Amino acid sequence: MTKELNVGIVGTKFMGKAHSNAWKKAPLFFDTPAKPVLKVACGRQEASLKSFAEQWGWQETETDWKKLVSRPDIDIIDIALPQQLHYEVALAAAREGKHIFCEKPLAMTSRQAEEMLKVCEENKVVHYLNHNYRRTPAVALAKRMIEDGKIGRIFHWRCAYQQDWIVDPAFPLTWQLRQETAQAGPQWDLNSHAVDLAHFLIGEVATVSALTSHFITERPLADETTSGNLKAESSGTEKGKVTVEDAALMMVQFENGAIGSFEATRFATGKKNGLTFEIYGSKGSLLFDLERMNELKFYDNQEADDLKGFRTILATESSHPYMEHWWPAGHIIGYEHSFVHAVADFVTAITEQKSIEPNFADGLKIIKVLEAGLQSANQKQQVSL
Ligand code: SOE
Repeated sequence: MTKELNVGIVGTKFMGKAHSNAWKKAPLFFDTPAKPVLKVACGRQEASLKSFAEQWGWQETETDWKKLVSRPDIDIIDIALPQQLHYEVALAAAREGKHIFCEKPLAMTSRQAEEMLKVCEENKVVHYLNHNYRRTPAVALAKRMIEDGKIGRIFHWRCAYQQDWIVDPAFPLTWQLRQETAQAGPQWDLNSHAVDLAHFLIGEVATVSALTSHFITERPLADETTSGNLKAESSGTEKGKVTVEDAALMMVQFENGAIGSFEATRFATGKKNGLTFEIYGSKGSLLFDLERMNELKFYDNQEADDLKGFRTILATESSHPYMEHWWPAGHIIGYEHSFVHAVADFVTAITEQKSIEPNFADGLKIIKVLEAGLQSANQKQQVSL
């Protein structure tokens, strides 16, 4: 009889859907040592919560997350909420001995992140932070190639995370655009992913120099009941101040001597979810573009001169990370699959009583880099970590 792990999810919008899909698909495609059960879905709005639970197959619903985290029959708490709410839910869940699958960015501040990590360690729960792009096969392949020395000593990291969903000044003042509910704008939402990838692929950050920009400073107030999937309706004509940055640029020195640049913006008109990175090394280079997420471009500087050039690896062979669990070579996968990979690895970590990465310790390191970036931008000087 396969062991079952009862899951309670808090959050029923974009990430609630992506996570629900992953909880359902992981045991179907991966031989996970335990089967996640979609037990309870938790959200504030009763009507939409019920239809979410029915659509995704959650057995029960709950509007009070505190009751959910204290249920003895719940093994895992999935935090699919905006970052403002992560701290309180994670502390309560850890204190109840629940394993935690938490959306990024981990927290609003490094102080919150430190306490979340401490309480999880004290209660010996598995804690996972869903920087899902690490588990995109082409990115995991890049990691393997770097570890195998295929690109040698790394000189440069260049990463851009570009979106354009708020270029329209009529887009309302949703929670992502207010400091009290988001802490920051793309510096938290997008550069958190970029810094996680840099930690994963390059190493620790030593210094940060940054600047931020505010392109649109006030917007119509939002009707938050309509917000989700990066869309929302305004609540009328009254306006409010945008209190987070619209774009953030960082330049960093890594502890291993490499240097890096990060561009996070919601004003790259035409880029919808444009995450790209470039890594340049002594023996070769790697280029990734999320909009072509099954591909990894590789320049092998050890090739014969007449054969040198960037070539495209289609990361869909069974030998590529995670791909043996999906389709034959060339049958590509999508955005949602990295979430399935994360759930499969998380469930395995719980069953084998091991840790998983990235976790809250990784999340704390990320928040410290993001805070250093905001400090550098405010003080107009380089900040050391
Ligand atoms: C909005 O920028 C967002 O939903 C991010 O919060 C996610 O982490 C990213 O995967 C897609 O875009």
